[in-house]
This record gives sequence, C-alpha cells and structure tokens, in this order.
Amino acid sequence: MKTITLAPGERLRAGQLIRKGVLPDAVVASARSIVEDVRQRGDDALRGYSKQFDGVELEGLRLPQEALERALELVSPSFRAALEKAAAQIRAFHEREVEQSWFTTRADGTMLGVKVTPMAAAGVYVPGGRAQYPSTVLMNIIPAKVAGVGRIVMVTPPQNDPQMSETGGISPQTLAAARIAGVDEIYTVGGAQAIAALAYGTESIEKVDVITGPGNAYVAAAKQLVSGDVGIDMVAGPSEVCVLADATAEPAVVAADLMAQAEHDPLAACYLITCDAAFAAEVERAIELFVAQSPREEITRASLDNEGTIVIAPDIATAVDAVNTVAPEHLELHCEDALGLLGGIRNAGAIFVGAWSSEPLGDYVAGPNHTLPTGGTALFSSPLSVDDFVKRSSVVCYTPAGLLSDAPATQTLAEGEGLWAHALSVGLRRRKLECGAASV
Ligand code: HSO
Ligand code: ZN
Repeated sequence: MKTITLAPGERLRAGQLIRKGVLPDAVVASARSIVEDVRQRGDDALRGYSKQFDGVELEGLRLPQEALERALELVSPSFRAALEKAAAQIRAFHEREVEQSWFTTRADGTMLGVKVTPMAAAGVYVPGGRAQYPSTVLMNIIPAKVAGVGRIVMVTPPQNDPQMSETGGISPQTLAAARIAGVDEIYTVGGAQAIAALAYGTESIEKVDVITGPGNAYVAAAKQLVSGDVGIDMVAGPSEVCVLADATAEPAVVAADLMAQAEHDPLAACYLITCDAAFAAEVERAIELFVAQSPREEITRASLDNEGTIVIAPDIATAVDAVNTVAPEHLELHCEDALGLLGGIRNAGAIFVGAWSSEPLGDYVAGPNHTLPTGGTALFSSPLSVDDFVKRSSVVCYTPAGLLSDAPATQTLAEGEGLWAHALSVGLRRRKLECGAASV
C-alpha cells in the first residue's frame, strides 16, 4: 500500500487519489455496433453473439421454469436457508424505502400531490463466470419486487459447463437466488447484446423500462448507450473500502476488512485512514500474514499493491475530511467514538459504524443494498433502492375558487413570456366563472 502522510493543516486532495473506471473508446465503439445490430436484427443477432462470445448455440432464449425449481433442489439446504434469511432481511429493509403517493388540499379545495407508480418492467443483468454473485441477484431483484414492478426479467450469459447442464448453463446458486427473490423471466443471453435486447426488445424478449445490475466494460458501455431510452442504475466502477481506525481497533480485523474488498478485483481500491502510524504498520503486518493464506492471494495483492492507500492524518478532523474527499463506496468507522463521528461523514455509499459492523455483513444479510456509488460518486449519488424502480407524477386538480385565485398571476406571467394561448387557456375559464360564459 502506498502511504500519504498529511502535515498539520494539510488536507487530502481528490487529485492524489487513483480513480479508475473510464471506459476505453474501443469498448464503447464495439458496444455501439452490437446495440445497433440487436436493434435491427433482434433474436438472430442475439444468437450470433452468444455463439461468438459465449461459445453456445442457443435454441430457446428463455430459461424454462423447471430449471429454476431444479436449482432450489441442487443447492445445499444451508445455502438455501442463508439465501432465504438474507432475502427476508433485504426485503424488510427495502420495504422501509417505499414512498407513498401523497395529496394535499388547499383552503380553496384545490388538490395537489404526487402519484408514485412502479415501473412496468425491470431488467436485471447478472454477469457470467466468477463475478456472478447470488447476493447481487437478491440485491437487484428484491427492491424491484418491493417497488411493485410487474415484470422482472433477468439476463445472464450461459456457461459452457457440463455441471450446469440441468440448469441451462446458469449456476444453481444464482438461479436459486433469483427464484427466492421473485424473478418472472430469465433469458440466457449476456453482454452488450443482452442490454440492447432489454432496452429495445426482440422477438422473444419484451422491452423493459429500467435496467440494473453490474457487468463488464461492454455491459457498462451498452448501459450508458441505451440510457435515456430506458432508465439505468449507476455504472459501477471497481469496489472500494475506506477504514477510518484508531488504536482501539484490532489490526488483524482491519486487515481482514481491507482484504475483503481487495479480493474482489485487482482494481479494487482500499484506504486506511488513521492518525496512528504505528497502528497502520501493524495492519500492514497483519495483511502480510493473512494474504499468504488467501486462495485469492494474487487478486488481493494486486489490489493492495497498486490501489491500496494509507493516509496518516495529524488529527481526527483532518482524517474525517480525508474520508469525505475519498467519498468511498464503503466506509468503516473503527474508532472509539464511532457513532460520534457519523455526523461529520458527508460522502460515503454505506457507513459501517463500530467494531462489530463488518462490511461483508452488509454485502450479504444486513438488509441495505450492496449496489453502491463508486469512484467518488458518493458525492452526489445513493445506493440502489426502491426509488430506482418507481417514478413520480405530480397531480394538479383545481376547483373554481382555486382557478380564480391563481388565474391573474398565470395570465400576467404568460403575457410576460409572450405566450398568448397560455393566457387564453386560463382566461377562458376565468371568464366562464366570472361571466358564466367561456366564449370571447
Ligand atoms: N462488496 C461488493 C458486493 C459483494 N460482496 C457481493 C460479496 N458479494 C460490492 O459492494
Ligand atoms: Zn464484497
């Protein structure tokens, strides 16, 4: 890990941080041509790309319901029970996020309000191979379900793996999670082509209104390209954790917490911010001991060596300021007065408070969503939530008394903007009420 030592009065600057995640032009260009092709040729294009990229010849694109039921039998009872516990707690948390429609009535009887409506259909992308996490399936489908989305569609590339032949080339763990979360349709297509199919529809896949879920660079590029025609969640960059710790924390525990993020991806970024240089050195020693035992040693080391940063701050206020500059996806407050620091934290996707709040609890079972803003976007964006699956319509319902009260100001503003028919629209109604006739 590299170390930045801040002198008294010095602040961490955003420019000192390594930020990865800009999509290469060549990837965007290739995603654009795939998206266009799927728009033009529909299912034929999907079949062609599945053969080319995934090495599979698709017959039907839709996974039969029996594969979902079979997956529930194939996973171990303890894995299924863990998924069910996680799903229940994620559901309970997201139910708290549901926003109700609201209406208010003015003294003149005019009613104003907001009508909240779930999106009709949502598409959830699930990446293939090693990055396929059943927990992410729960985290994407459950908020859509809680929002009241009528049709939840999952897409994922099939694996050419004989062990998955009974479940259509998709891992039983992933399918069990999708089944428990309440998926409606699954299609065995992945990549930019799957995003295009969700966004524009093909002969076999009906279009959706919003697409969420992580994917590789081509998937991210395709999501960006179709956004505007459909809603998308954030385009996630490499994972991040920032641990703010003092000497009351156990170095081994902090080491494990940093490694838990580092093992995701060689580009994952881990930060340790502390006022205690001796403590930071102990954490580094603990990492050395653990990392040699990790089956994911290579990824973990690559992440910590290239993207890991220790910030030594002169005092806790500077340390908190540094946290806000990093604006991490995950923040752990591992300090004596962790709760007391919460008020000063302005920028973080998820905040884990105190020694017992291990970040992986949040990855799996605590309840909040683990799809979080990365790359400093916690400055202005929020975790995936029920909100991503609903839209609001404002509602305006005037009474005659309300119209008479608001017509003059409306007419004045309309005339000021030179919009004659705007003034007329209100004026005719006003005249009808005042004179009993709307005619000129
Ligand atoms: N920490 C990851 C989510 C995850 N962890 C899935 C384990 N499985 C990004 O928030
Ligand atoms: Zn994780």
